[in-house]
Amino acid sequence: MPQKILVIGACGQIGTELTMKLRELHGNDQVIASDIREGNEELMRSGPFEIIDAMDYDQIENTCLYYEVDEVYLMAAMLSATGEKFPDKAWKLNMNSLFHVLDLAKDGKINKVFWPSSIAVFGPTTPQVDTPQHTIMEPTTVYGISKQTGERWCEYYHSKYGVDVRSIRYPGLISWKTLPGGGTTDYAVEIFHKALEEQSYSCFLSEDTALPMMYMEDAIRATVQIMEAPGEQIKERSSYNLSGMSFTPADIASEIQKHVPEFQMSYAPDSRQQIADSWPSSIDDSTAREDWNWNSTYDLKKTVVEMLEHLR
Ligand code: AKB
Repeated sequence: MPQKILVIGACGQIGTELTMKLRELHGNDQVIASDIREGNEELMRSGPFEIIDAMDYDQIENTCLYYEVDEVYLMAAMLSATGEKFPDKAWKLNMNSLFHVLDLAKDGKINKVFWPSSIAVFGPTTPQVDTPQHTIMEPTTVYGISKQTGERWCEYYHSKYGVDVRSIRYPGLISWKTLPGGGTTDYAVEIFHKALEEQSYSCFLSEDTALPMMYMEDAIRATVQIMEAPGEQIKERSSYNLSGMSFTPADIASEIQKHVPEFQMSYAPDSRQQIADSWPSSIDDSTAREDWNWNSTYDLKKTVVEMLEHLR
């Protein structure tokens, strides 16, 4: 029997491309997209779609039972910058949704869970360069605290109840199909739209703020790869460090200027600067490379070429 997959938060930045990739791999009818509101037309048209509030256990359970779902990808979350504006809501959304899905797996109603973590689990006391898999984690944002707590619960549900949950600490993700929303790394997507539409961009981070980033194609490949890997290869049941590239706003601006020479960058750091300053500048992902053969393929140069090509 081919497996049935439910993606919660399918209309978001990762969810849109992940759902389309899963439909390509498993068949359109096998992958149920869901979100709190409708999204991308291609996504809505190409297979089943359900309105689901990720905080509503009954809605998730009913959908899983109705479609006989095997795997759930829980992509709904409130990100770092918005989370600081609505700490209460961020905590509730990010934690309740995770418990709903982990409990469904614990009760044998689904077999496998993917849950995204983030570089936001790290904080100012974490070694900033080549941050190791296991290190000090003292996050200072609500989003980061929810992701770190979520990681502990994933490991707990795996060791106590045998739940097959798998997770990646995504860096900032760069994509052209769907815009990110409410994150600290969002500038690295906005910059392309502004460069092409207005030939200028005022960046909300300072020019020398290096952050770990990844092109969406690599992120989707990693997600599919970790979910397809044999269970015994997944030794980290909290979450895996994942690295693509690291750059500063000045680095990406000068790479874009090679293709859009009239592009002007200026800097007006806001409250997101403090969040960025608390995060690593680069990540050591050797554990993911060793355990399930992860390898990134996009550097900054290649990412800029692809982004401009698709958005032009
Ligand atoms: C954010 O900036 O909040 C996210 C993330 C790094 O998890 N993109």
